[in-house]
Amino acid sequence: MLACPFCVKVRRELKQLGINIPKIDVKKHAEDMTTLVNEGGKFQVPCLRIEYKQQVAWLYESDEIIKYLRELCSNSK
Ligand SMILES: N[C@@H](CCC(=O)N[C@@H](CS)C(=O)NCC(=O)O)C(=O)O
Repeated sequence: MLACPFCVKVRRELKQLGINIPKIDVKKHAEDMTTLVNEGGKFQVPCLRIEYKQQVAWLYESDEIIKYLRELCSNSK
């Protein structure tokens, strides 16, 4: 969600790390909101959908997302 301070924090980190991924505002997209709740388990943003080797995981909590993104970047160097 655009006004969510936790989402702002994650978006800022994505920019800083140079990671360009699709960002969905679930408040504006009912279908994606349903997917988030059904597959992720709850309505809370930000949430990072991680797809790896045909497995999907949903990561909540801005600090956890940022930690994951930083580790991802440091491992790819
Ligand atoms: N501790 C969480 C807090 C996230 C949070 O509170 N997000 C709010 C939006 S700013 C939310 O999704 N609330 C659920 C709701 O509105 O029902 C984080 O750091 O990501």
